[in-house]
Amino acid sequence: MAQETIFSKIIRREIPADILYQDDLVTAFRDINPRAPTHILIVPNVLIPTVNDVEPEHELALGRLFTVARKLAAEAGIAENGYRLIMNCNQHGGQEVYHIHMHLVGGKALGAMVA
Ligand code: D5M
Repeated sequence: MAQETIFSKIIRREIPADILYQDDLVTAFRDINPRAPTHILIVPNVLIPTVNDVEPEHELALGRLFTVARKLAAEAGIAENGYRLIMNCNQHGGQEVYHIHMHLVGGKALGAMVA
């Protein structure tokens, strides 16, 4: 059984977060340490520790990450100029929280890769 992270508590609304969207499959909230004017994390409600743990049964929730990213980017007014979607995996990928999450980052020109 995978170890829960702080993200499970956010999803269950047991600790505060700036939640922008939630449905039966995913939750989106503002990153506590924003690296750009818009920095939102979109996470599956089910605990999947890393991309290495993704199974076919997760495809619906993981697909939802993209439709919610698209919606939130439009709402943030960054769709036309563009933005970056990032998923970090394990140590070399710079993953800090072991509950997979999509970073939606934008609101400025990002230049080279950032995470
Ligand atoms: O990114 C993990 C991200 O999670 C990092 O940008 C900080 C963010 N974080 C950590 N704790 C919180 C809480 N409590 N609220 C909001 N955002 C949080 P990674 O891809 O794992 O390096």
